[in-house]
Amino acid sequence: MNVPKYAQLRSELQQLILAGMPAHTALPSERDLMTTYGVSRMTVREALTRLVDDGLIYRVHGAGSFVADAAKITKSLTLTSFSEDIRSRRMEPGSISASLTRVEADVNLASILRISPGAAVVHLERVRTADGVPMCLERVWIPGDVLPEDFSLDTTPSVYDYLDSIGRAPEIATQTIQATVLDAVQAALLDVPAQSPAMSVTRVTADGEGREVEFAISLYRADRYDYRITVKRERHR
Ligand code: 16G
Repeated sequence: MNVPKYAQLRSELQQLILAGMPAHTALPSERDLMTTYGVSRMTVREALTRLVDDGLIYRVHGAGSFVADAAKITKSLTLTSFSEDIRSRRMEPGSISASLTRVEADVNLASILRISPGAAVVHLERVRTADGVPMCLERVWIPGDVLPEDFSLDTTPSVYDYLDSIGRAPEIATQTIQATVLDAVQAALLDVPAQSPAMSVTRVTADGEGREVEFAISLYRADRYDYRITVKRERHR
């Protein structure tokens, strides 16, 4: 099979970066990459976009592309799962102390998930790890009719993979990101000192038909995560 040109360039640049380019080093300009690798601007841009998605580089408008800080996971506006975030950085996602309980939705949860109060909900609590290192505390509530009775995190470690497989793939989410500090219990689970800073990300996720599939609260170590968001000025006439 023919490997597309952008994929070849992506893998060459990937090797170069992983071979030891320090964080925040500038990559050659688009023009230099075109000349060095004998490819079009479109190919260069496609390769760079993929490297941004991989979390290996970041772009600064007008200044170019730079090597990302490998110790940090930079989230973008794409809807991704924890497993995808970690795998794209060539680490192995995992969970420790995972628990699954079936509860009844209280009024608040019912209104978030747009189900009846008292309806069955599956509650998952996990410490998410990357190569065994705790990164995030995750609490997720999923409408009971989405997950079958025999659903188990042991056999299905990625909730989003499971939702994909049953045709309820997460498509769009509303997120709120807040700064917070970790209490003693949370800090111990994440293996950092108590009162360490964290980012609390609340997500309400819907499938392609606009039906809610989860309400999730993820607590990320602030030293390991950041969010990059492109904002655009609105011109009022
Ligand atoms: C991420 C999501 C969370 C989702 C989980 C699924 C954010 C802010 N949160 O933690 O909503 O439930 O991934 O991950 O990204 P999984 O497919 O690996 O189980």
